[in-house]
Amino acid sequence: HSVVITGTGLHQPPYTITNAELVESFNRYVAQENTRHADAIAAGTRAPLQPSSVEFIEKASGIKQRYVFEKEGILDPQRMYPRYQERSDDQLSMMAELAVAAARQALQQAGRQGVDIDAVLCAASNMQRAYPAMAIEIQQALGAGGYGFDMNVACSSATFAIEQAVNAVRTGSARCVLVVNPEITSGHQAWNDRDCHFIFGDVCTAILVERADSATAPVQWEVLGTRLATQFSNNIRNNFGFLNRSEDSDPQARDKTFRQEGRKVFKEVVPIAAAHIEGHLADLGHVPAAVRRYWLHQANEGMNQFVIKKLVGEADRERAPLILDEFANTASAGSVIAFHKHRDDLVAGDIGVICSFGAGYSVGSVVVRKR
Ligand code: CO8
Repeated sequence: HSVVITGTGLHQPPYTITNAELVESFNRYVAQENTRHADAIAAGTRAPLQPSSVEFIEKASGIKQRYVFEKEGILDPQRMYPRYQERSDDQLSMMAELAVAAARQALQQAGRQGVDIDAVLCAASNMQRAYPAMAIEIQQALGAGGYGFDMNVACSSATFAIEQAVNAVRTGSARCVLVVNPEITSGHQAWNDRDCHFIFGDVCTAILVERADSATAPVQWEVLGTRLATQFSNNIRNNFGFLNRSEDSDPQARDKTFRQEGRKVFKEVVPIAAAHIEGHLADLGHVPAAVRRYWLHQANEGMNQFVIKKLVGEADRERAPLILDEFANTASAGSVIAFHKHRDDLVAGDIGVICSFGAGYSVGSVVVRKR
């Protein structure tokens, strides 16, 4: 069966943290820690923490602000992480709630209802719990049939899930698949680490994938092909996990949350991503210059400029729109936000590429054509 994307949704958190607010709170934390350890610092047995700066953040990343689901806890120098209320088992869990909100928008765009869905894939960099799968809770909340499962390929979770959705529809095992990407990055971002405290933002996206012959959406994007690739690297790592307890290691410890060698990631991933896209397009009979839009992973402005330069010879904001200035890095949701917000001006026949790259390393590309 031919496969189309018929709708997308974007659930945006209610709070914004600007770089100025973030840096102000971080620098208060630094001053507080340095005072607390003043003796050790004076004795030379401990290095003082260094302050962050708005200028550095904007220049190094292109990020100007981020959205978060809770703000006070993050900006409290005594805490430096969000404050979420634990929910009972009979309440809808947080990730499911976000996913349902984004999914409803995608359904509305596609002219569908929950009951039309027959598979739900919840794909994100972190899952709130091990089981029951978030996707099954979301399936129930939407009144969907079929099946659901969770998957995690860090920043490439969305594109990898789209390939699973496309294959399920193509082979006939499902007619309509919902992919959701609830990325609550604030839950485990190291807000007290200068090297990465500015990187991430919260969001949830949704994508609906259907059989072309029964889709009724006013606007449809035919999936011409998907391609996934992975290559092991320790340069982006999160060691938080269920064995922490048995290993007698502290799940709160700095090395158990997100950390990366940003420079290495930048240098190594740019060529991998550009070659991946070029190879995928070539196999589909297209050249990069003929692609009207690239909805790229949103981790770093410079990185996207390099990728697009390699592909079409010049950095082109119109051809590869940026959303990370407003949203920061939203892990797997970034390229989906770009697709959600920057596609209305394309005309029938135009080709675009949704492409993610990140931890793993992982790269996923989805080539679409407007119908
Ligand atoms: N303020 C002031 N100075 C700073 C700060 C700061 N906040 N941070 C670092 N510095 C200093 C450093 O100490 C360093 O000083 P020195 O030169 O004296 O050593 C100097 O500034 C330069 O530091 P860097 O080399 O680290 O700076 P870069 O120019 O490389 O910029 C970036 C850092 C922005 C991180 C950049 O390297 C980057 O964006 N790289 C790409 C990273 C990337 O794409 N990663 C993908 C990550 S996401 C993913 O795949 C999985 C996500 C899973 C979700 C997780 C949810 C939490």
